[in-house]
Amino acid sequence: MSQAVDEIKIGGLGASRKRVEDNRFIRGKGNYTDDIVLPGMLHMEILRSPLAHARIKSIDASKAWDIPGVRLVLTGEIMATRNLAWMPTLSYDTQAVLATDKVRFQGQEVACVIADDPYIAKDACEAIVVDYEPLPVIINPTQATAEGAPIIRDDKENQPDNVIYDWEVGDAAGTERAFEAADLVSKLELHYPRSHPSPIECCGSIADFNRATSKLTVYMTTQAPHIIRAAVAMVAELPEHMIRIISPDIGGGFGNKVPVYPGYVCSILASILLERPVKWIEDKTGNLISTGFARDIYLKGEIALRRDGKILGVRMHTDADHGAFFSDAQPSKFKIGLMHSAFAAYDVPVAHLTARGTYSNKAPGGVAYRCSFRVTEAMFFQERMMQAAADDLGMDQAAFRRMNFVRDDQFPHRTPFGFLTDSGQYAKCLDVGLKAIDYENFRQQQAEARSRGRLLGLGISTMTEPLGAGNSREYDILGIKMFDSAEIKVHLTGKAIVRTGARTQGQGHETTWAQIVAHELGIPAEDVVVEEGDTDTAPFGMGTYASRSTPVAGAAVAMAARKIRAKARKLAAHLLEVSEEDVEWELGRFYVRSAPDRGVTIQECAVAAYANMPDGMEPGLENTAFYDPPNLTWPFAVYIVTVEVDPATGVWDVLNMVAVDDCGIRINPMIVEGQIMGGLTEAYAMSSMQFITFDADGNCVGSNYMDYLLPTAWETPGFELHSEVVTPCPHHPIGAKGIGECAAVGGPAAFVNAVMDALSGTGVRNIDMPLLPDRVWEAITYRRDISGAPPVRSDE
Ligand code: MCN
Ligand code: CUN
Repeated sequence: MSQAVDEIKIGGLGASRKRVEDNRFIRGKGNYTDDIVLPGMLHMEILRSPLAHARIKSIDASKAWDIPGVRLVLTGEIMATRNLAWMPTLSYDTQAVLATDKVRFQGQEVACVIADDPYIAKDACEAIVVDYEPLPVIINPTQATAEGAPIIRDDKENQPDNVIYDWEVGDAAGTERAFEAADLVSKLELHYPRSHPSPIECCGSIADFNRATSKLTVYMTTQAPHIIRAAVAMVAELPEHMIRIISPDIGGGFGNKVPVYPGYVCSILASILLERPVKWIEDKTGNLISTGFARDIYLKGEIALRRDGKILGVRMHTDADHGAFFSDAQPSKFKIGLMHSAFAAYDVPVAHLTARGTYSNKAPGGVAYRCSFRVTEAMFFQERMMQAAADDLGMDQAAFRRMNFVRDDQFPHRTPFGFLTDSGQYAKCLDVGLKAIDYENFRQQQAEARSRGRLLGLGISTMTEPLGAGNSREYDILGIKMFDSAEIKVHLTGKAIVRTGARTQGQGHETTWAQIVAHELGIPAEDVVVEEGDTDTAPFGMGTYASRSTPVAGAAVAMAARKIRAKARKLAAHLLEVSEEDVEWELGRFYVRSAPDRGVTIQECAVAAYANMPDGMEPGLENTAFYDPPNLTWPFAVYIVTVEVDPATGVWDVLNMVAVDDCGIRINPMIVEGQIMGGLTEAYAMSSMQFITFDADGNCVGSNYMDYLLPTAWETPGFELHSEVVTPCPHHPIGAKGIGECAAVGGPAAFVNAVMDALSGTGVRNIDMPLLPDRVWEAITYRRDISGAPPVRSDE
């Protein structure tokens, strides 16, 4: 007699299963791009520009060609013969693959050497002689838009200046009226500095073109293999079915592995020309200096307020520095990504955002690093503005937020910029957070400490953010609509394989997708393997970023499982010799409604699909689902930090940090907590120590791990996580919302707000991140704001 199975025991929804992928990772048995060795494989190294802006007068590669073991030297000139010196970007701009006319940032790719081993290739790069004529350098939007500024993109027609776009959203006139009616206007100017995702594994690829089969196989570090296949088909003009992109194990992506980089393109062309596999593995400095920057954006923000604290309107202007090429990898039609998701958590009647993007002599970037496309900046600006507004009003930080929250009975709620938020319990989350940090008590302690000259501070950050691009109506990449997919094959014995169009980079999909199958079908999670990242086997999907895997691919897994269950029900009816209407489902088992003891397990149905199907039924138990979500998902979070600042040194220590995350139903609570802790660690890093910037000549400062600091367990404070508030996503099949970026998005403002709170009363309104001790000390000592905008003063 069959029995229903216990969901937690079989590793279903809510089970804190250990990550199955860690079995190989912690044994050193992962299979990363650099682990792959193909017969006859050659190695590629990239020569990068030492200058930030210069005309290329000549490139002499003859000495490199002479070095034994060198097989090919690629320059822009050779790329141009294949129409590959430039490539299109995902933001409809163009980007140099190898420089032909000018170099436009330090670290730009100028030439590639392909040789028998990487050392020969590296030596040969040094033998290439490039004659540069230096040009004036631009490293911030003010310089970019100054009278007489040199034109960085003189390669483009119709580009008379350095402005990429001027864009706006919202209601300008209505916002103007709200500001006229305000009792008080709170203003704040900020810079969110450049930051870098710096995954432990750098970028790399192995291109393997086989002339005999005409097939191109590329192993590469990409978060979105199918998009790369489409891009290669378009750019290299190869037939799509002859391109196979394999994304093996990935050692962290964090957004760094979404864009298309010149190294990928060059390795592909080199393999086609040489008819041998060509491996390119980026080094750390190459990764830090040339790939996937994030942020680098300036804000002028204003909130119109009524005396009692009600927000009447919001005005924001942002200036984004995109570097030398506009290569944001983001799928929205909005030039500034989802910046206008700012203030979605608050009931703001009217708002207006203007955004300008400019070129500079810096590596391209702007959208990457746990951001959901500028949401990180949006929420940072929002929460810094909220803190300043409450201070300007003389109001309590928590009370000010609570008063302006979208209330639980206001959903679905249209934000002033047009997004539709659909669920949440914001006030309840705040209550949990305040209780956990012992808010009232801390405020008392703070006042007492202040009277003795000690600076304590408390920072709150509350936010809801849009995670999970698409829906297909509003989001696309190169015209390809945003949806995702899953395929489930149940084998004869009731074991299964799941493939999706997403690509895990450490998030644990191999564990969690199996849990969704366990929840939907009652097949134990350990009987389900998950495979992602191979375009020849995975169904078409858009990859993993924007915390979209659970909202979209995860939903597809549930939907595919439901199709399987529908077929299994027919098989069960056949086995039980009753009509389908008389069959009921409980986890892992179908039974006869009138005789619950008579039942068959899902595994028995699987056997029947191959060995005993009814006449006329198609054999097998497999299905695929493509899922187009009706909306983004809107998780909510409250982050509260307490700090003590030492006025004598500017050093600040975190006393406590509390995080309350509501991401709807948690598939695997332990994995969710891991995502939150990782995000909070990155938030702490960005606010306290991560510093990558530029001097007046455009030299990248922070292009190594001596200068660009990654916090280890030693520096990282402890975090107290709370999971008691759960608001299921109303449109997701299992009620889950994304979580992968929440803590990195909402966290930084909590740390900065805490330090600024400690400094309240000193007249200091802002210190730009990172809040290095010298900045904090300078602010306290000279009672002035500290800007983090480049250029940095060098050697003063
Ligand atoms: N999850 C869950 N319950 C939920 C939501 C998520 O159990 N309600 C689980 C998921 O099943 C998945 C993990 O949590 O195993 C993250 O899910 P999700 O929020 O859907 O995010 P993605 O899988 O799409 O991951 C992308 C996100 C992004 S955009 C960045 S950037 C980032 C992040 O994930 N990069 C990471 N976290 C990272 N974590 C690691 N280890 N490495 C990276 O490169
Ligand atoms: Cu924006 S970094 Mo994540 O979306 O890969």
